[in-house]
Amino acid sequence: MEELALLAETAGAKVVERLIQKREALDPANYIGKGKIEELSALVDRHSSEMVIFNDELSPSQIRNLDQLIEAKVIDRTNLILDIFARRALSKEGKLQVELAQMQYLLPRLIGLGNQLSRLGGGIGTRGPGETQLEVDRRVIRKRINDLKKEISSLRKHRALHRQRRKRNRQNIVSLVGYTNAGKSTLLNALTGADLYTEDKLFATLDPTVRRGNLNGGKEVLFTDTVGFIEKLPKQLITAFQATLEELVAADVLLHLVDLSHPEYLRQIEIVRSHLAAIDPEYYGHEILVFNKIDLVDAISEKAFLRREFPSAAFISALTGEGIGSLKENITDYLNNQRCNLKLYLPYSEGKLYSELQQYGDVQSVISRPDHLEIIAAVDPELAKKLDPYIAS
Ligand SMILES: Nc1nc2c(ncn2[C@@H]2O[C@H](COP(=O)(O)OP(=O)(O)OP(=O)(O)O)[C@@H](O)[C@H]2O)c(=O)[nH]1
Ligand SMILES: [Mg+2]
Repeated sequence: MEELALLAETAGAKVVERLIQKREALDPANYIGKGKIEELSALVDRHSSEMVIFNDELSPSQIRNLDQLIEAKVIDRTNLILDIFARRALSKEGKLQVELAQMQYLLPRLIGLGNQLSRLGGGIGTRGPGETQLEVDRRVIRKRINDLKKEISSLRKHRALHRQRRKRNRQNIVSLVGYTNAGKSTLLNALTGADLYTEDKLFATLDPTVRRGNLNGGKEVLFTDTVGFIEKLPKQLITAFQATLEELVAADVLLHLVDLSHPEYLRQIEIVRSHLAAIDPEYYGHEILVFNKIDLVDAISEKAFLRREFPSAAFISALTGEGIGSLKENITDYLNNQRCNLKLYLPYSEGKLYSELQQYGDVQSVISRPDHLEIIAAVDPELAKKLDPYIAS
């Protein structure tokens, strides 16, 4: 509820009351019970509230029923988060992705919205024979969803070219992930000297950003910052941002940033991990846990507990810079351990493996011998397994 209040304020609302109901099960028709609705109506009346926000995604019929029972606009957590995303999206791709999510939220909730939507399609004159207004509205929205998907995927093709170029340059990618407001953008600024927008509000960042930075010893890597996670992140947003999120998880290492000053930080770790696992079941292997905002917590016993529970975690303050040097060492160690250097005698018949090696490995030299290629390359453990029969040393 605390978080819902923050979300509401981020969206520009002023919170006047909070109401909680304990029930064995949700009311299927109205989400909350009859008595609670009366209590809620009285509160709405007393404050002349304009809006009631539910901390969950309501079914289309629940919204409709509640809308009739309560003298205020009824919205749910999903709708609120979509609204915040719509305000915050700046890039073309981000805006299209948010609109796609909004349309997907809207489609099953069209009943009862009356004539509002027909304007999208021009209203009179666009209706096919025998179609009702509702069918027209649905058709307009479905078409918009298809158009949005097409537009997003054509933008992505363009981006894919940039990615290939990066692979060829053999640059490691380090992605910052974490709960919203954990300090990802602040850390990106500290690591790269960038000047990204940071704010003590939820979802300050939506659009992915990539910046060059140096590790200790001068090795150059690419750091990426993107949208944060939250509990009950709307599934429509996950679908719309799927490609962006997959790209995020596909980095060489994820820095999982945790706001140590947040009372629920342990739960937030679990929430972020479950989102990441849903995007890519294999992500666990490549995460460095980073406890941030240590300047705010004076908890020596807490730190002892954390060092025991999370022995390889880093402790930093992105704001003061404390611990950033040793975080860079963590990253360097991690990347060095991840790839192994191999000398290979690869038969000419292994064309497919060779192209895989060129695409994903770090090929240092190739010499053509009479019956094989002599290759020196650094590869990840997975590729090393495949190449095992051809390892010379
Ligand atoms: N005291 C303190 N504040 C920090 C630290 N790191 C970040 N902050 C503050 O925390 C707030 C959120 O930081 P951001 O960098 O915007 O967080 P984010 O993870 O990018 O958040 P979203 O983009 O909204 O998901 C800002 O007000 C920062 O100044 C830190 O180490 N110490
Ligand atoms: Mg940010």
